[in-house]
Amino acid sequence: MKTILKGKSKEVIIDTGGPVVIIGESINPTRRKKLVTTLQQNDFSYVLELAENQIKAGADILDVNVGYPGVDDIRLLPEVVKVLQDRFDVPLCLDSPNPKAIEAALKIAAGKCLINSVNGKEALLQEIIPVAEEYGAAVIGLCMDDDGITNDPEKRLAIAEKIIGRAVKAGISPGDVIVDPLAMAVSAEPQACLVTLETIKLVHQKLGHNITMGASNISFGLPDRESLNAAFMAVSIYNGLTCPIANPEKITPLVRATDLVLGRDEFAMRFVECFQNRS
Ligand code: THG
Repeated sequence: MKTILKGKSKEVIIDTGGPVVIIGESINPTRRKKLVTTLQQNDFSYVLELAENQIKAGADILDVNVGYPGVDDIRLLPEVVKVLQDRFDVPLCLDSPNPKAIEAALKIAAGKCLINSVNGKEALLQEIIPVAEEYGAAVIGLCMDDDGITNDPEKRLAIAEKIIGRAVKAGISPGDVIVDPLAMAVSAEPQACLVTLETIKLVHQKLGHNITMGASNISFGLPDRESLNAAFMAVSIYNGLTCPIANPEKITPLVRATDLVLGRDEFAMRFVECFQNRS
């Protein structure tokens, strides 16, 4: 199955057969105070710098999250989208819990965006699915619903099925629903990564959709996050993860290595190119 996103002109194809497409996570105020302070001053130089560094490091798509307490994201999200698209051609992943901010951004965005995110909650489904259909956007469906987050992979799968069913009923093509199995901190719950991996396997085998997740969520609160993220990324890709939201400045070499190991990089072209770009 394929999900096709677009920037101003550039097309990015996310294919369940690989290779992996990286969604750069760094435009996110979490632990990045400078992003908040610069945006508050209408200074877009830092957000552009974050975008450029991620694209250079291998990001194919950029996640754009400008949410922090007190922000008017209905105004700010479209503004940042415009600034980014004036400079870069990559497709964008609009990351906001506020459907109004997503819609405002879709109104001015060029190409075909990814909405991050919907989930199985009734009120949100009813609000966002028609917006996605109207603007021709793809959506990320998080495997949680009105009952919260379950640790049963079969139940997460059922939520994914429900979201896909609702989207398709509204006229969205199945390929335009990317499933997020939910990646949670393994420091807080010892089985967290295993539950996510089992959900990835089920979604990949039974639904055959593209799969994303905030892959660095798992290492919150632990030392040597890079090793932990790398281990989880490799096994997740083997089981069906196709478009992780992650930090390309840290994860791209591991992603290229995993694609090569999985027979998705003929003559190691991309792996070698990635190495040469770094040296
Ligand atoms: N699923 C979906 N979207 C998401 C998430 C998800 N969006 C937000 C988040 N989770 C993914 N994005 C981030 C962004 C930054 C970090 C983690 C996840 C992060 N920041 C470093 C830190 O906290 O220490 C900053 C430094 C660094 O670059 O390493 O880890 O789950 N659909």
